Amino acid sequence: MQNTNTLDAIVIGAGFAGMYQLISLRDKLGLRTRVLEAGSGVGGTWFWNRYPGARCDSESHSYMYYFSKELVQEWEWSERYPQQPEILRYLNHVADKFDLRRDISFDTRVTGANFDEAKNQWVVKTEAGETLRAQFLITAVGCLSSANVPNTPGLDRFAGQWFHTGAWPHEGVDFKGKHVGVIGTGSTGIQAIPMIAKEADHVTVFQRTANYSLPANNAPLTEDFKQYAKAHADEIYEIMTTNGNGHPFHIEKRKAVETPADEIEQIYEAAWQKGGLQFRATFEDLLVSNDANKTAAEFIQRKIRQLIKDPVKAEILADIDHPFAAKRPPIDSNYFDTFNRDNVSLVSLRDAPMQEIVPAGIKTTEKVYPLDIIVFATGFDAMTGSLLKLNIEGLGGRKLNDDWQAGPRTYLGLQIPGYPNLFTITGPGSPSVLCNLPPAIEQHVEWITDCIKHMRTHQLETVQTSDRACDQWQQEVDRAANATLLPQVKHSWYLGANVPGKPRVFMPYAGGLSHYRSICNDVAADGYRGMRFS
Ligand code: NA7
Repeated sequence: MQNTNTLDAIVIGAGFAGMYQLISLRDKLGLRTRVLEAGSGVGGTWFWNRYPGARCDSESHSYMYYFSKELVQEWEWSERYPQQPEILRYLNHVADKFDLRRDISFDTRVTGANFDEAKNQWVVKTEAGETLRAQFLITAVGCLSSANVPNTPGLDRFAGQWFHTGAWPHEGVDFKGKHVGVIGTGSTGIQAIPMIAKEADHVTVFQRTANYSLPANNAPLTEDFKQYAKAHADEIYEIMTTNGNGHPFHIEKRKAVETPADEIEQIYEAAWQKGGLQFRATFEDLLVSNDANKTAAEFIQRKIRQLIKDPVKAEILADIDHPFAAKRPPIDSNYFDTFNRDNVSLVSLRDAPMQEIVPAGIKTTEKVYPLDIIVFATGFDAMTGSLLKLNIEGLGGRKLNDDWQAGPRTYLGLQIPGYPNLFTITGPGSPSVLCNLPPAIEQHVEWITDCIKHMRTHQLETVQTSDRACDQWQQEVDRAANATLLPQVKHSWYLGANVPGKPRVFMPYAGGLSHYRSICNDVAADGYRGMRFS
């Protein structure tokens, strides 16, 4: 028998975004709110991505909520970059502290959502056959949640085990004595490969595109730093929200193209030793000038060649075909050094493409690599994949999957024309994946909450954006992307290129978080310009 529940708001997803949205709507506005979560616990990305070495590339003191001063003061991170189990502990702590679980339905996958125009309500259906109704629907499904397992012929006949890193078994995987193949050398593969190599008998890395990686220089946090981060929380938050990337550091106001070569070298060397994504912030022109970028690219390629003892492997790893940081730059712990181990080999899929998976392992155009386990570190159907899986239908039964056939179209990454009262946290067209995500999420949640509060105060039932506002915003998204080197990389997931058949549209907003925040604030101050209420 079907169950019908009527609420004020339904939130899909119980990661960083969904949890804060619940706190905001339920506790600040007093709305009857329910969160629907496919997993059996909170955490989103950090619930699913449990592969060995899973760690955040943002520094721990910036990878947290800042909306509650008490929470900032009471939580203590142990390392410079938090590991997945620690982030999951943090999010569980938040769920306990704010008593969130009572309003979250776990193990509840949304299979459809359509807008009932007669009642101005979203009707949300779940896999279990439940139907819920609410005035507002807010997606908090994450940007990197829909696993991309390449459609490789023969996978169903593989005699061993295979796993995607984004849906890792909770009980872990036993690599002891095993021959393991890892496909993919993005942030995930780069984190997982060193850990798997320590345990497995042999690891074969299948690399399609060589990648830059920077040393994380991870370490336990000192007591001094922990105290500093708490004492200066306001200042840190101010930095995170007034720069382009949401990280707790500013981009240096100097240009590589105007700096003498020996000085550039010293600056890069210091940043390399310090470790982390701050390397990207050494010069302000790294992502806008090919000449500037080349100085960083060459420095890192030189480092890679120095780190790898085998010249054949070194060449395959350093043969990078795109500008530095134009794809998401990974940071690592001993990634390159791992290729100096006797039990790690490297296959360049550029030289010998993968043909099929056979029962014994992976077959390239050159040979068959016998394997017991295949790990797909092949990324995600980023930014739109999880949204489109929700089967959302708006006014007149229009389908989001049809409307976005040529690529996502949003207003500010927050609203979609034809879908009233639907808000998309970190949706395509917002800075999202180009930033440290927690401050980007907090800004979206607070903006959405203010908009709903405005509607409640003025007894407004629906809000929707227009095609015109959306087209104008899309032009701004394109302008911002084209002002950088990012769209030059034709095989980047920012452009959807990693998923066959996906339209090639640059999805995140590259104009910077602080600029984006001020645009959103202006829109709200201007009576929610580009949005129509009824
Ligand atoms: P990414 O960054 O999308 O990396 C995926 C990797 O898998 C990358 O090296 C891809 O090569 C490779 N890949 C994808 N499909 C294939 C096929 N069919 N054959 C061979 N190799 C393939 O995903 P991650 O999980 O590493 O990181 C995602 C984000 O999570 C990251 O940016 C952080 O924000 C956290 P390609 O470069 O496409 O040639």
